Amino acid sequence: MNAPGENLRIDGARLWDSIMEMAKIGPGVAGGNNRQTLTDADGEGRRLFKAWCDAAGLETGVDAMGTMFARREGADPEALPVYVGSHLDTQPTGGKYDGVLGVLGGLEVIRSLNDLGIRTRHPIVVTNWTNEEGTRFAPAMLASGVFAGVHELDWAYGREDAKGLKFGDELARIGWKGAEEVGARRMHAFFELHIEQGPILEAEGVDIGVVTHGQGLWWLQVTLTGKESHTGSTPMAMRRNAGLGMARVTELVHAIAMENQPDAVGAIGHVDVYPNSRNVIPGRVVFTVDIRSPDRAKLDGMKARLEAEAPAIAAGLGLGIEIEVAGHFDPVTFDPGCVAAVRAAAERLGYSHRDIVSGAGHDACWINRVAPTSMVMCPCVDGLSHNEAEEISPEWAEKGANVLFHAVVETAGIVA
Ligand code: HGY
Ligand code: MN
Ligand code: MN
Repeated sequence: MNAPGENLRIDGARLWDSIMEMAKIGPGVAGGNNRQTLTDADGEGRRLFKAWCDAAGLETGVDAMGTMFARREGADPEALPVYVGSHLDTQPTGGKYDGVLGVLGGLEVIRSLNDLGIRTRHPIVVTNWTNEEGTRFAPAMLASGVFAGVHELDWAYGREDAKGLKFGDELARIGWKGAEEVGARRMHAFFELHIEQGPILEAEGVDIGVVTHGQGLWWLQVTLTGKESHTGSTPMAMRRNAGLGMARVTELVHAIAMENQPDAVGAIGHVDVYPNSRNVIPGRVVFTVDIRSPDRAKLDGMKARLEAEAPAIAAGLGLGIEIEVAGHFDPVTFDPGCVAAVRAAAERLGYSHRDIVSGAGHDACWINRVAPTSMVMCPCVDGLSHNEAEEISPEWAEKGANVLFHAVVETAGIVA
């Protein structure tokens, strides 16, 4: 494989301008973004990305999950394309860079190839995966999961948001329900550039994370059923307080994660309390437990403990309990060849780098099942993400995109 020229660099200012332009769509309330999947804002962001792809001379296809694929031809049209990309949907308190850096970093690689007049042997395809976040429609990485054969299309279409709206209906409503069969595309390789969303790279003063693994995850949706009653006149001994049950399960989740340090995490981020009235004891609480570890045995052990001990908490408070899996993927080992391409790119460019395990889930975690895959990470300020104050420096973005550029071009092969 011929390594790209030493002098190949992306245009960092153009990348940064594009990120700032995308950030204007679906603004949050504190400087970040709220561009949740399949909202009108998501539709607007897709149209902007499509316009940029058109301007770069790319042919854009859309599959039945709404995932966008913008293709730059290669010298050998029969060669499987090298895919690059991430997601444009955000959390409700999202930052400007989570996912966006990977999609627009991929577009910048193509813009730079166009500027330099470089032809690659393999075609290159920039991808915007639908619903990576899983915040409006669980689970996370839904479209890449269907693409990898983990979820059925009809099951995905039936996923409902908090208002009971269905994924398939919302996808059609915003006009991005494509005709392409999901997963029909074959990939030579897939690379994803992403912010670390954790504190390691910045704390160590390292510019590039060479992602070798991703930790696994369980999302367990728990429903506790008690009895609504008056917060003033109901004697304590007569209460069936679902809110108290949730508090104790929250403590249990934290305790289990702390007992599995240093490489386990656990929290509850989604909670629906019914009837959520100041003077009514909660009769029903629905919440999602998020537990993760890079160690599969630990991860499954944490799940087993929760499934054993949460019912005991419920029984002690006279509550009914249901536990259902709302999301799951095993720890991921990325392709050694693609990981080596990322590491060689960082070394060739003279950037500080270190191997790292991804704490967050990414579309790459599912695509790794169907194509050789790896990720490039850049630092983020204070390791903060899923917060509107998420921040990176233009230099970090540029260096990450340069590593992506070299890894992708080396894998795609330069013809002329
Ligand atoms: O949940 C995750 O790890 C990803 O940010 N969707
Ligand atoms: Mn992300
Ligand atoms: Mn995210």
